[in-house]
Amino acid sequence: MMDATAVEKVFAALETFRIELPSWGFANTGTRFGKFIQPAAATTTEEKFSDAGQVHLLTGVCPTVALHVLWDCPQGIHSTDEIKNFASRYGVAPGSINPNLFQDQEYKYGSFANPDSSVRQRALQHTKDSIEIARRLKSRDISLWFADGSNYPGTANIRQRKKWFEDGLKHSHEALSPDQRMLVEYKPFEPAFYHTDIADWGMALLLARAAGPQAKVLVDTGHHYAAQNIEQIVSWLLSENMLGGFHFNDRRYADDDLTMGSIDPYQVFRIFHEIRFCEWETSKRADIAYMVDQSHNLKGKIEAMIQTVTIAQQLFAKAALVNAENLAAAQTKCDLVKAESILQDAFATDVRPAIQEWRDSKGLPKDPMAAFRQSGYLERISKERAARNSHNVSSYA
Ligand code: LRH
Ligand code: MN
Repeated sequence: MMDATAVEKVFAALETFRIELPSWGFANTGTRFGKFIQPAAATTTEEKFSDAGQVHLLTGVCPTVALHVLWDCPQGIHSTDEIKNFASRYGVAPGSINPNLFQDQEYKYGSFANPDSSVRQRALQHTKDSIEIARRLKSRDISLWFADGSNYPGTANIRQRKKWFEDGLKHSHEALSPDQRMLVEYKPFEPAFYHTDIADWGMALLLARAAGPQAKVLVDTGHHYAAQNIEQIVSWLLSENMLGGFHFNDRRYADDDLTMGSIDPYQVFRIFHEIRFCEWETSKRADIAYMVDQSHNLKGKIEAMIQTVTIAQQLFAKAALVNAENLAAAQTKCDLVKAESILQDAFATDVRPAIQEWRDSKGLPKDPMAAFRQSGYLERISKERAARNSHNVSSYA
């Protein structure tokens, strides 16, 4: 049973914690081996807002939905009025704006780093259009991920491509409004399998810093080699004041995009701990965008999102139970066992009853998953969307 102080710490943590959902997490996505069509899956931008709105209604902590320009803004900047209507109708605001610089045929040999200057120009223009969409939707963050890279040794001038990225990101930064940020996401491989131009945190940090003061680094938890210490990367980015946000998901092998905390919840706890320990030490709230980036091929997409949000709350609340003073003292005295057990005790604490109390105090359902299953929402949208989803192709080739 948690004592009153601990319950207060959980309540205070939940008051501040917000996490952004990805529109594409509600759509029929798959792997290169095909996709299993779900009749209830969202296809239109409106349906993605409706589903995200449902998760926010049930949890109260995901007020924004990330948009992917090519998938959610079919008319580009002319889609913004319609999107504003969806936002007010379904009670979730547009969040980070993701340009798509990997899908079009022109990007076969890259986007910002394509040897063909007209393709680089095209990629920059799409990024500027995405920044304008963000401005019109009052979205603060432009979230940039690049598939750019190569598949075979000797086929790319890596230094030259780095220069092209510096140019492209600098010109993108110039197009930002003073209140906007651009987040540079790194990824070690896939779809490129020899080199990826922005492959790790160091490359993303150097490019973001060179671009300008409103550029930060985005950490997608799935974009690391298995043995990498992600919370150390997070600590360095915090120390450099270059941590802009996260794409949370989980994985056993590579960029598996599985449900957050489903494989290694202690990993996420260690990340949240480093952030809160830094906030305690600096008595300054870190300006971080917590976001989800997952694709659910087998689980029900809305249920997987509710699982994600509730596990995120649990792990964030557990990290809030770490007594930073005692930990700092144990670290200084090199009392290894004491220091480690302070984290393990917090992680082992069952915070679910306190979280249910907090939800109750907010007029939110104590158990969002049960509330969702009793809501009839899934049955309703399955009927409405089944016909259209039945035409959805499932094969890769
Ligand atoms: C790339 C990535 C990126 C998104 C995409 C959907 O792997 O993590 O953040 O644009 O997934
Ligand atoms: Mn991502």
